[in-house]
Amino acid sequence: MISRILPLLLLSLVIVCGCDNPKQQDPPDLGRGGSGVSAMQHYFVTNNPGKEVIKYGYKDLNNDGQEDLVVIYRVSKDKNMMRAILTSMGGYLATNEVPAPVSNQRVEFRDIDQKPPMEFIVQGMKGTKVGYAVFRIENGRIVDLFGEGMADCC
Ligand SMILES: [Ca+2]
Repeated sequence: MISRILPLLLLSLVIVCGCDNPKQQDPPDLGRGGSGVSAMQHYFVTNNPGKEVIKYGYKDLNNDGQEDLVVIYRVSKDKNMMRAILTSMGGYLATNEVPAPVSNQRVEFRDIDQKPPMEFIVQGMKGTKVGYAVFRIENGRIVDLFGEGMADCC
């Protein structure tokens, strides 16, 4: 129960304090708190009931000028998944989900190939195993471009 309330509680705190740091922070990352972001978070929580959010990240991932949301969330004790919530024609669109690291997750947005849309790098651990992967949104789906060790850390 607490795990379901906590993200909403933290979101409320961010809105109240007006923090506007767009950088990644330690989990849970609720740095931005703009109206579009909170609506995307609400969309995710509503459509993924009972899933504990571990980390949020915000960036325009489909090159439409509007920020999108990346969410890493727990599906079981040692299994995490990630999906993105994209702005789409005035509403929101959830992407496919892909495995995400179990602990020490970091999401970094970087334009690797110097052309839109933005790529994002996810790294983390499972026990002592470290892995990372580079993703991009293509046609509303998260595509795994390349990586290393993800099978051991996800
Ligand atoms: Ca976008």
